[in-house]
Amino acid sequence: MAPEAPVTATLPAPIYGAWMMHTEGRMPRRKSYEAKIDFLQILDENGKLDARLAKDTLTDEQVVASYEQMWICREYDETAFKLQRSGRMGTYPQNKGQEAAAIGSALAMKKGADWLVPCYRENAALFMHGLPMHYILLHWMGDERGNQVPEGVNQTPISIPIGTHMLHATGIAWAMKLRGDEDSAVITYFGDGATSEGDFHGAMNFASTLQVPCVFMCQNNQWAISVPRSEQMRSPTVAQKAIAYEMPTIQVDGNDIFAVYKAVKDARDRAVDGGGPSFIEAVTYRLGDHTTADDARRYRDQAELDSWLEKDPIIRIRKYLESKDLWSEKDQKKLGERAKKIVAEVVKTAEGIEDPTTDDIFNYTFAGLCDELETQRETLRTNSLGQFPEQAGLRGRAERV
Ligand SMILES: Cc1ncc(C[n+]2csc(CCOP(=O)(O)OP(=O)(O)O)c2C)c(N)n1
Ligand SMILES: [Mg+2]
Repeated sequence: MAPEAPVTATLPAPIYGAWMMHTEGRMPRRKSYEAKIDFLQILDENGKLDARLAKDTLTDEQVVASYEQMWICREYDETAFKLQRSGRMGTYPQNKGQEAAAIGSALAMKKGADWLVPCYRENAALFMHGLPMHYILLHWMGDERGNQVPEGVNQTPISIPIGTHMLHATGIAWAMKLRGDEDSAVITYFGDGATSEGDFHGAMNFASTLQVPCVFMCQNNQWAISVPRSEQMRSPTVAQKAIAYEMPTIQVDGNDIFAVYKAVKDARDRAVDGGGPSFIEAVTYRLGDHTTADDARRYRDQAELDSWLEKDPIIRIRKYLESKDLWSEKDQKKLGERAKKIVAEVVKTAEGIEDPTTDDIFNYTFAGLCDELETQRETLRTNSLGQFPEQAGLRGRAERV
């Protein structure tokens, strides 16, 4: 039987050449597959817009509102950092520098219809789709109530295990397809490092094979804790990993809100039209440490950080707005004050909530408790930590387990 596809792959010269050494003159030279990765930028580093590419993307009003959101989220991020440093909160991963990727993508998804399946570095997207801002602080304060996403807000709790949530995203999108939902899709966020996980490949393979409405949104911030992208993978782009799953894939300037919006909007449109999943690599940079438990100065060059500080998405969008007379010093002053007030209020709400009980450890993870977990909960209530269960009359139960 004739093969369905020709047999020679188009590979970069060194890889292709290795094969040709053995096959030249004997094997048919046909292409079995050819691919390229596009890179999309619409707003450049100096705040200059390509008006042709920007057509049908964001209105002036949306850009102003996005800038305000980015600013408020940066204020939130810096405040969260200080809360940790002053002992009022646990570990926190700063989102600093990735605000355009979060907001541009969230704007392109449909609030109330779509589902967001996040990692931990896209707070702005979650807020935009209705998560009360104090929830993220509660999470990092170790309060399980921060993970109890309110009814009607279509998002899963932030995922600290790297990669596991992408499987959930594929599953949710598959459910949408099986139910025949007509105008909904899923977006899942993850980092460059996450694409080395088996769960990533499982999620991508199922999503592609089942053609589910899912947008895979990789925030390539160049680092996975202290591992640079170049040591994390050999491929020059992350986007090309999607080619193995026959997904439409693109690399975008992740600090350019227009490019991110356009790529995600196209991917969502395709998903709801039955075109299956897509992959987007947003090229961005982690301007902060990995988390507050990290000190990136130990492994990262200051010069590299400095070069990315110049590409800060907030500075870029402000330059653009000022060039179009859509933003003034006065607007900035007002926004600065508003952001401080909003964030102070959020901190007050998070810190003002009554202390959680030990029961909360069990309250938000399982629909029901099995015997063993119930025993653990009861034991914790006695404060005996299980060493002396007879103190609380739990001997019978403990023996049963
Ligand atoms: C399954 C799993 N393995 C390891 C870790 C420890 N860990 C936390 S963050 C991280 C790096 C993730 O890098 P990346 O996916 O690029 O996301 P970023 O933090 O850069 O946003 C690792 C290895 C984890 N949380 N979960
Ligand atoms: Mg990363």
